[in-house]
Amino acid sequence: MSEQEQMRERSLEEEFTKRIAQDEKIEPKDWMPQRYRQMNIRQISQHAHSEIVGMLPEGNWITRAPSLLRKVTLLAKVQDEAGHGLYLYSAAETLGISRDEMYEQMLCGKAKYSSIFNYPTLTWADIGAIGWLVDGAAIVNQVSLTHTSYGPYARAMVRICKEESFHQRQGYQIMYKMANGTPEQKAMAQDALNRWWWPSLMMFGPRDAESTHTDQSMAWKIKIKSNDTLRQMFVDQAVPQADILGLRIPDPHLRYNPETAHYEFGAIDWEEFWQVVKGHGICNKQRLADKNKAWKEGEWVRKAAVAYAEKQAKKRVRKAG
Ligand code: BYC
Repeated sequence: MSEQEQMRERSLEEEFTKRIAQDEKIEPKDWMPQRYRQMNIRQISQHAHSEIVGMLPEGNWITRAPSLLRKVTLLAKVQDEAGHGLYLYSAAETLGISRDEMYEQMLCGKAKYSSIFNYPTLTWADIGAIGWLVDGAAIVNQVSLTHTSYGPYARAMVRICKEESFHQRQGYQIMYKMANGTPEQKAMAQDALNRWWWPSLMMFGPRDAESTHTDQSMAWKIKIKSNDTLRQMFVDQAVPQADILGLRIPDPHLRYNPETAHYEFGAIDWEEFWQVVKGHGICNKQRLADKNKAWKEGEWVRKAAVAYAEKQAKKRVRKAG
């Protein structure tokens, strides 16, 4: 790089830093440091993959939902997740990566998606627990991301949060119904809480001290709050909700500290977290196998959609001419 180019790069970087400090949104055609671009591609695409893989554990219960209303509601929720994935892939595409490339990275196991979706949904109560805890955790994280510095990501988050809040309520309502049902139903709800509590806390990522990206990500306002801060916000919100349900959080060390006005909680099993992240969770292999199967079997649908779009485009040209 010539001296002149270096000077220009420095001044662009200064301008960029100033804009971030003033909470201005960075838009697709604006200049941005290459690393800012890459960090956004990484986070947004991982987020998109989480939405898409996240359809699987719940999809498992669509055919077995206990009533027509529950079935329709769950179907709508799972479709919403697909929509979230699509907005997010579109947001990432504005940074110069194609959807095919991102999807390929997910299918071959190179790209990450949230650890939480590598746990199985064993009973109907798990659908309640996912809505209440997993969507609840997602909202805590994503409300903060509505203020993220990259414009298309921030705007996608606004819409996604509105839908997630409906998802959280449907889950909590399932838990409420079961927790106030027969003793067997209440035991199922408690069992689901026991299994989903700790993985939900892990969704926020490693402790701040061990997080690779938090410092740079927060400096650029890609992330607005740190992993530990968001995790604490989630615990403070979920514990009183469990009390209303009459269910017990599976943590003997959980206690309210009136001085800090926060709930203190026991140690997270980070060994389990990293095992899941590295591909050795209960369902990792199954999830990727299912996504690869769907991709292969859906090839004719993609081809048909492209052929139809081409036909329509030709028709429009003929009409215009
Ligand atoms: N699972 O430096 P760190 C949803 C990775 S909700 C797997 O702290 P960062 C949904 C991390 O990628 C879920 N991997 O990372 C809800 C990094 O590895 P790489 C999706 C994880 O990015 C209901 C390494 O560990 N939400 O979609 O600063 C139904 C070091 O971590 C996890 C989002 O994606 C994990 N839990 O912070 C359906 C929200 N945690 O990339 C769907 C957007 C960390 O260096 N994302 N890792 O190889 C974020 O806010 C942040 O990316 C995270 C992690 C808080 C998740």
